[in-house]
Amino acid sequence: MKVLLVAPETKTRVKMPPLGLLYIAGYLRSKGVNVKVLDLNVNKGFENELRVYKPSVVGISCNNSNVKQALRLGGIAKEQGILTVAGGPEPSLTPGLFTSFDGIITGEAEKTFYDYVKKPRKGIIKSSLINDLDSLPFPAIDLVNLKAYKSLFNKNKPVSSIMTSRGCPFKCAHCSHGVNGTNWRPRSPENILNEIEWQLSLGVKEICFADDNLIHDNERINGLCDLIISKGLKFDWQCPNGILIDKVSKELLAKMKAAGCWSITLSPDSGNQSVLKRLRKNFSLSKVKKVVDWCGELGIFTPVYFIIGFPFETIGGIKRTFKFINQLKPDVVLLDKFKPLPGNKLSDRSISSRLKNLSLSMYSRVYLRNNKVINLSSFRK
Ligand code: B12
Ligand code: SF4
Repeated sequence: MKVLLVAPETKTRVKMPPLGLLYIAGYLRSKGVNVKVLDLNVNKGFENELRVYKPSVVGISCNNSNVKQALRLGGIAKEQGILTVAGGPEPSLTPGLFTSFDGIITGEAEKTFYDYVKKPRKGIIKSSLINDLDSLPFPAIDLVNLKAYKSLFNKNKPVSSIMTSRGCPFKCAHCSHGVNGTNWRPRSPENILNEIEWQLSLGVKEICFADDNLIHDNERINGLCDLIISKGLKFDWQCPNGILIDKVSKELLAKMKAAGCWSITLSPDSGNQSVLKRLRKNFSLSKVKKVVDWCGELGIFTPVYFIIGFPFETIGGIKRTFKFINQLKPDVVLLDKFKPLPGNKLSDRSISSRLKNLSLSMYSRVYLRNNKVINLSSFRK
């Protein structure tokens, strides 16, 4: 039995190892299944792989931005009589889009996919959330060419990623809780440290912490930093997905910095307190300003991420966000347009036509004079 796991091509500037597929690959490998991972964001040759490797099952990971590509790849494999399975965030939220696949597995699929490979069947198969994350084999990052990856900002190479917890208990209105759910499940500091040591032994020099909610438990992250420091592990790490602004303290930031963390992205998302309230965010704008200042004082590189064009937002509201941005001193401002996603509470509301043609570059030219701005939506055209 040979399994080929595929990440379809997506137009994004950031290219990181496909952690979900690598978790599944690690699990299958631990059970003795012959498995290969093909990431079409950094490699070509899907059809060649089908011809040469001759898999009996092809698993395709899919998110909101690569549905067309995933359906096309599934069609090609199916034409050759290969069993096709779709999984990942988009099939978990909208399985109905993927009925051309033999199997659709929703949720965290390490064990479910293995069961499927042993005993294939048609239709939608639901996985339950995995509670004991320490029991999972590490994601098989040795199956991809790590040198091919880059984060938005990197200090060192090769770069990889790590997920130290899954899920997030908060219910922000614009967030899609598709796969990992609202039940926050941590890995132990010791288990995380073992994976870091393994990654470093493979030549990794920088690690992106990919958690939704890395610092949910302050004691756990403190404990992990203590372990990294006491073991003398030298590597650069960063938190590109943001950390909880409500929970962060200057002491914690200092500890993270001492353990090698060089960059933390902050995601206030809006600079307008009434928008934050509607998004169900629990922090104040003054806390955001404080955290940006702390990072500056500690020498932590700090991109700050904002979204404009929420369905309920007015032009006046957007201007307020820009006014707030001008009061901050981050290293970079990341600007994005709101994009409704299946699974979030705002996806079914129509965006007013006034905001539809919103031009981020126009707004940033007019309003952001002193900040370095990266317009994220222009990467995806
Ligand atoms: C880290 C991350 C990134 C990183 C790394 C992505 C990568 N190469 O892995 C970067 C910054 C590059 C990124 C980019 C994007 N991301 Co992103 N990202 C995340 C984040 C925070 C964690 C993903 C992760 O590593 N999870 C850990 C692993 C273990 O979980 P997993 O990937 O979900 O995989 C499990 C299951 O989904 C399933 N599974 C996965 N693949 C497959 C395949 C098969 C066959 C099967 C059966 C099962 C299966 O089993 C896996 C193991 O349990 C999630 C939020 C989240 N918590 O899910 C958003 C998230 C996945 N991203 C999202 C989006 C929209 C994007 C972008 C499209 C954004 C954009 N417009 O540019 C791009 C697409 C990039 C790409 N190459 O496809 C959305 C997806 C929403 C949706 N409905 O599809 C999410 C859910 C964020 C959100 N809350 O809205 N992302
Ligand atoms: S936006 Fe962040 S804090 Fe809010 S629910 Fe989503 S993952 Fe949790």
